[in-house]
Amino acid sequence: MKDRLNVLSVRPTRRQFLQAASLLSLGCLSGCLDNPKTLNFYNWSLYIGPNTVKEFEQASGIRVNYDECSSADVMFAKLKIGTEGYDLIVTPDYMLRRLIRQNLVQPLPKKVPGERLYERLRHPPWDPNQEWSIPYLWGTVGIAYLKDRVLPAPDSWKVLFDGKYGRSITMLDEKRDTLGAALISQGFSGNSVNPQELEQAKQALLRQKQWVRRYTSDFIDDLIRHETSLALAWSGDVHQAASDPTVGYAIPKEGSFLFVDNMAIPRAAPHPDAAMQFILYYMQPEVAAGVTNGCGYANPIEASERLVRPEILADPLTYPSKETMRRLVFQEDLGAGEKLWDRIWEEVKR
Ligand code: N2P
Repeated sequence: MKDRLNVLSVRPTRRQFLQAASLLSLGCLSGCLDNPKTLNFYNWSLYIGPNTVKEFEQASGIRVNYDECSSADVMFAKLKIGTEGYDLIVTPDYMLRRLIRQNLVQPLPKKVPGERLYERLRHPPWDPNQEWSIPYLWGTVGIAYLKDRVLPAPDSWKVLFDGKYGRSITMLDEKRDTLGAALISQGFSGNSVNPQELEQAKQALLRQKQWVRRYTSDFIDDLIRHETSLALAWSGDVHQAASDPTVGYAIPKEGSFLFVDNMAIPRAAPHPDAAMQFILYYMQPEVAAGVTNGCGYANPIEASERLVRPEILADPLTYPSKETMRRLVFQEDLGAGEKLWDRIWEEVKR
C-alpha cells in the first residue's frame, strides 16, 4: 500500500488515483482476512460502477476490500502464488480454462440463475454450464485515436505499424492483445501458436518499438493529455474518455478480439460465500445496468438492457453492430503455446 501511495506523489494516473481512493476508503487486505463478513474482490481497473461496491456493502453488510489489476499475467501470477487471499476475481475468458486445469479456482458453491444471461452467453466454451464462473462484462480490442491528428480515421491495424504518426503510440501492456494485434496485422490468426507466424509478428513489434512511447493499460491518460495520437485500446476505457470529443475508436477491417471477463472464486478464497453473494447480487438487472452505465462495458444480463442509458445502448463502442461482431473472435487458451508467447513478449518488452 505504501508503494502505491508513493507512486501518487509522482504523477497520479486516473487509474492510480481510483486505486488509492479505494484502498483508503475500504482498507487494506491484511487484517480483514479472518472476518467472515468480508469480500476481497480483485477486479480490473475502470471496470465497475461508481456506487456498485458501496451499495453492495450496504445491502449485504459485507465489507469489501477492492483491489485492482491491469494485467492478466499479473493476475495469474498472484493467483498462482496464492498469498493474496482473494475471494472473487474477474478473469479473462481464455484464462479460466487454465485456472481450472491448475486447480486455482473452485466450483461456484451455489447454482446461478443462468437464464438471466443473454442466450449467446449461456453456454460459452470456457464454462458451458456456469459451473465455475459467470460472465461479468464484455468488450472489444481496437484502436483509440485523436480525431484531429489521425486523418483519415484508421480502418486498418497498419496505422499502428507504418510509423506515419511518429513516436505517438501506446500499446497495451498485455501480450494477448498486443502480440495478437500484431499477428492479425500480418494476416494471421490472433490466436496463432505457429512459430513462423509468431516470429513475423515479433519482428513487426520490434520494428514498431521506435514509435511506441510505452506499453501501458493506462492508454487513456496519455491520449487525453494529447501526449499520444494512437493507442491499442479496450472499448469501455475509451467510452470513459468520451467527455473528450477528440478521442475516437475504430475496429480494424482485418478483424479483432471480443473479450468476456468472468467472475470466479479462487480455490483458496477465505470467504467463498461472500463471493457467491456478490455474484448473485450482480446478476440483478439494476446492478448490472449500473455497472454498464458507469464504465461503458456491456454486461451479460439481458433484462438490464431497459435500464442501460439509451445513449450507451445506441453506442457501437459498447454494443458493436452485427457487421462488426462478425469480424471479432475470442482469445483462446493457448495451451502449450503459451510458453512461446511469453518468450516473445519478454523479448519485445526488453
Ligand atoms: C478495463 C479492462 C478490460 C479488461 N479497464 C480486458 N480483458
